[in-house]
Amino acid sequence: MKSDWKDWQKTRAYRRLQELARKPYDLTVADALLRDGRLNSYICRSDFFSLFYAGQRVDDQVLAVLQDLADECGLVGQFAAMRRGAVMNRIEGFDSENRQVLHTACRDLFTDSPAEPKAAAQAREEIEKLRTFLHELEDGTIRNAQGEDFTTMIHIGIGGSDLGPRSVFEALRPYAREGRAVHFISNVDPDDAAAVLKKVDLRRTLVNVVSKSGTTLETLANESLVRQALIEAGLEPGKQCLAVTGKGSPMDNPERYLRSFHMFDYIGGRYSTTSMVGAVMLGFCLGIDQILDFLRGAAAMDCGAENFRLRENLPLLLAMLGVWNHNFLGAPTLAVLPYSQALLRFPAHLQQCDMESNGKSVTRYGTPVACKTGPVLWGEPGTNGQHAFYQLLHQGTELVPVEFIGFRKSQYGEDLEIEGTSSQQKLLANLLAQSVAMAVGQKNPNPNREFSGNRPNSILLGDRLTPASMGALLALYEAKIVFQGFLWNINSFDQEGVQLGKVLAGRFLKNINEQEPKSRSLEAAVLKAVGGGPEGRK
Ligand code: G6Q
Repeated sequence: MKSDWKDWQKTRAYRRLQELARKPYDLTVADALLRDGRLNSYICRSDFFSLFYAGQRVDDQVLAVLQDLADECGLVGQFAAMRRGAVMNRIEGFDSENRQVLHTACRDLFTDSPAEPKAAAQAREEIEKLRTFLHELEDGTIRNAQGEDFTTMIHIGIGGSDLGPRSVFEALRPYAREGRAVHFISNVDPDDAAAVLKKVDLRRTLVNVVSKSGTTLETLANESLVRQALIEAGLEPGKQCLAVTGKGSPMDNPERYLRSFHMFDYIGGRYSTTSMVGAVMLGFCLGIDQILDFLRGAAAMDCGAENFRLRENLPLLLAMLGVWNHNFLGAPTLAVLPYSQALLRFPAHLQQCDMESNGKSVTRYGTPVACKTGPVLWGEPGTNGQHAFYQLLHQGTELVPVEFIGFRKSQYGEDLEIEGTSSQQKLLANLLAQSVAMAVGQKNPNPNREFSGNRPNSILLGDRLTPASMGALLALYEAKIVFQGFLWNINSFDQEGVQLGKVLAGRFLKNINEQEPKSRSLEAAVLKAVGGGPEGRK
């Protein structure tokens, strides 16, 4: 692989983009959005979404050089190699995870020739286990001690074992089966678990414990807490708890669980939503057919990401527009603003997926990077955000590029026309108005009412948020993040910063434990951990 990794800042395209960035396309001049059929030609269409990017500060020339850059750095080739099992999670010459990156195999199930047959076979095996389990819940083979159906699931997990699955669950609530409810516990804050335990009928509840490593403190603590609650209710945890974990992890002990499902070391936590990490909970809630649709949507996006033509490859285009804004126009953050209440938690998932993947300062050779890597990513659904932080987006001194997400149709289809427009139309009108206002700005003799414009944004528009389009959306952002990581030449698949947190928490707890029970103090544990205590720093 190493020979494919080119220093992007040494390419001709990079230098050319630096020149072009001195005078980027001006969106504020008359008819800037309409010129040369821009509104119609700056659209990238894929199976589930179209990206409208006339509101970006690019022209044909910039797009052509972004294409050159992607070509020179072999981005699509690297993506294809990743899907086919190349060991891409590594730092050359240093101790690192040294793994393949095959989350895409979880959805490479709908073809006779998957990109990496071994991983796809493992994914298929897990899906079949899930199908059987869901069927047994359905036909009454699996019931509680009183012979009743399980109606509720508590999903316990944190980070990658929570954020993606939870955001997809929120997004697909309207597709939930009658009589099935899901609750989440992630934080080690005992109130998180207590609030959930108060809501559920434990007798009819399955507890889905999700941890790739099987060692995460928060998840194990919450599992113990819930197991204890089951015991106190006179129930047997082994008959109600499920495990989703890495093969061979300390949690991989089928005797303790009603059923165990697996994910594999080549699937990173934040990329694991389409593995059993998300599928068990989603399967319980939505049923197997919807899960397969969800995976189908993701698979279609993965295939589309292998198109070499930038303007036809949605994730690659989104990635390169992001690079243009971040590295050449100097925008330090990125706002992802879904005009869809169902995508409420999606920015939180992206926050992890993007910032944990690309918040890196060394290259894949272990040398310091010489460019900005991942931006700070944040977001909230519109129109709510309009009544809050959009002030800064329109008139602040910080340049914040925006990725809007919207859908032509609502999920429930329940709507009312008031004064000639439905709520869905009002929602979309707001999205479009914001996009145009950010791009073109507004002149006003009153400086306080002047809007500078030239605030780059694009609109990702889908028909309706369904299991399949949600799968595509998830895979779109995964691929976008991966493409940017390839370009910046960083390893988007490890997470030493998160590991540090796990080690530090363990060290603090050990320090507290080592104190005499009567004189335990947090201050003493802090002092010891930072090297000020009697034993100094370890
Ligand atoms: C994701 C990260 C991290 C991880 C959690 C939970 O890529 O590694 O967010 O998912 O720390 O880890 P476990 O699934 O091992 O409990």
